[in-house]
Amino acid sequence: YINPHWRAGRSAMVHLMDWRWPDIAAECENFLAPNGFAGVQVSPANEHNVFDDGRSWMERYGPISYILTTRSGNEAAFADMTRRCNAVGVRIYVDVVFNHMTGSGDTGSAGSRANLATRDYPAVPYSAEHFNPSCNINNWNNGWEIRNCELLGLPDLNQGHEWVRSKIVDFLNHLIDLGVAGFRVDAMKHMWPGDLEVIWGRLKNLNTNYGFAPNLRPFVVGEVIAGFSVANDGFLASEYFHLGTVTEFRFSEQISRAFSGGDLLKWLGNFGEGWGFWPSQYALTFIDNHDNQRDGHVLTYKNGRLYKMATAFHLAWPYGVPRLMSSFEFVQRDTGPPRDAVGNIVAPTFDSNGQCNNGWVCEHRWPQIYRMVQFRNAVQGTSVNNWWDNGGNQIAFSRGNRGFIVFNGQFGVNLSQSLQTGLPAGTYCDIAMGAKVGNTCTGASVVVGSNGMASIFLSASVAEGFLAIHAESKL
Ligand code: LM2
Ligand code: CA
Repeated sequence: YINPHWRAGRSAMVHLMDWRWPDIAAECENFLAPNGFAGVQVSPANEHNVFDDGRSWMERYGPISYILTTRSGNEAAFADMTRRCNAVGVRIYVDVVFNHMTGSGDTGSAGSRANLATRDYPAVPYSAEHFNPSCNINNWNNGWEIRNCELLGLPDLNQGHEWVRSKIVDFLNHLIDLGVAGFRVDAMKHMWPGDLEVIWGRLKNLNTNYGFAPNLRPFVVGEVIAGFSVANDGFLASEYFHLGTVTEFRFSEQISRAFSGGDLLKWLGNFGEGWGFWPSQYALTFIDNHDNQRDGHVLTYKNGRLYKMATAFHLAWPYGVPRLMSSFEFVQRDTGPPRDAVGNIVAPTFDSNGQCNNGWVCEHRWPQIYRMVQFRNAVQGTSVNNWWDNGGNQIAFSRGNRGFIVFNGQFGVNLSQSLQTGLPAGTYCDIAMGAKVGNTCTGASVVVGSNGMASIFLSASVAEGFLAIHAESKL
């Protein structure tokens, strides 16, 4: 459950939050595959409650049934997306919500109804006997409460009940039949590992009709918010490692803190396990996700330059399975995705530079970000060498003999240094401020000598705060 089944040569996924299935299909073909992206996490695909007011993104975390009709499209559109994305080697991972059912709206995106008072969800069907007795999670250090009581007051399904298990298995197997490569499991820490083991054991192998080799198990990333203080979580994230990867929230928090000036960048030299994070193969890494980008204490698209620097480090650094966030603009926590007058989500539109311009942010289309995806692809399988720092916020390292990156996080101080790049001699295009186009660099270039050394200049005022070169950006 920890293998994302990426096509050879690819190495990063992006969460296209709340995008419609036809728009994701087009993005796979027009942008993601040509630029080397490996996969997409898509928003929940099953029927959810429809809010009367504002059409917040949150409505998709309140399930009404496992019918595949949502604000993003219906089952036919979903199937068309998985077919088209897989055809160009981009994998689809679905956000699946089965810890709970909706506790507020009673009308679903496929037209089904629920009776919240009696806990009847006839389109599954679930009724009162399928839920845990109602209780609040009062003590977040208590593993029993975390699993058996109600997250945010949402009616808590009992995954120990055979009927509930069979409905979840059918739902996930239906998605596997439709060509997904795996799942993002919502609220994983709120379900017992033993129950999930039984469910996982009944899942099919990935569908070979979509280009998967025989006998492959779905990739899993479990939403497990833990580890800030291991003793106080009431459970151990390691209880879930045999079920897939888990979200490493400390990566998100600590990388944001470092690039915001809360830590010297020189300490990043052993970022990952060296900081007490989960073993690399079980860690799903991100700068921000759709929840914590709204909480104000991690870097997001709103931070522009610092966000690009942190993302460049994320993608250059060999720890975990990387997931990029692709957002829509929001002012309030509950702001919904770009929509028309009747609440239907609208397709992204692009300006002449390929940047989204109608409320979608599309961080994954920012040149510094998608070119760093290409950097990660180019350096796959190499390790970190030639670490250099100035004792403060200027750092550099190479990835084998395939890539080299420098960060200047020292405000107001130029970086001017002769550095070992680890690369073969030649002229390389910097991909932070430009690219290699034909036989020229549209931005800066770096000349690497026969001994691997290069003189690097990164002024304090330089737009992007980093410089990166790799084997594919060589002239
Ligand atoms: C998650 N991961 O484990 C999701 O990443 C997160 O976005 C979900 O919460 C959460 N678990 C449940 O799936 C979001 C949002 C909540 C919202 C829920 C359900 O962050 O604020 O809950 O979706 O829409 C809110 C209220 C809650 C209320 C619910 C329904 O906080 O009290 O439930 O709306 O109106 C009665
Ligand atoms: Ca639960």
